[in-house]
Amino acid sequence: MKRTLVICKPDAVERGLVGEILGRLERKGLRLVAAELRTIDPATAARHYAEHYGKPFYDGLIEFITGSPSFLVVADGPEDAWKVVRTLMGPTNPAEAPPGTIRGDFGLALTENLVHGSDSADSARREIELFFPSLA
Ligand code: 3AN
Repeated sequence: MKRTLVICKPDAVERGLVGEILGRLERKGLRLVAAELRTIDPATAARHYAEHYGKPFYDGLIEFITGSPSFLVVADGPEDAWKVVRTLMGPTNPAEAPPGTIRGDFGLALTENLVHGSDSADSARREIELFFPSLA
């Protein structure tokens, strides 16, 4: 799977970090094939985060991701492009993310961790279809 979905979440948009994040993807060598500033609707957010349904942070997560615009991107690269993006992002908890990663350089809060990237080839396929059906 050469493509992957990246979401610059509402905190990244509000803080003016979209250019910085996209710049890192581009400088790494990934190519942008689709992008849109969009407020994610609750039904789409629920499908995207279905694996977290029922967890204590689920309601807050949906409220956060649907609360203001995100910047959605499909990036194209080598086989398993999703892995390249996950490495650039750093681990889920920004407080534990190493310097040099997006979350390590710009984040502090687990709930507002700036960026989402597909976590497998299957997720990449599913998420691109969910957010950019015309590409699937
Ligand atoms: P990632 O975004 O690194 O793929 P996931 O899929 O485990 O991480 O979590 C999705 C999102 O849910 C995270 N980006 C974060 O915003 C939120 N989240 C995950 N775990 C927690 C937690 N324990 N407490 C609060 N929010 C969480």
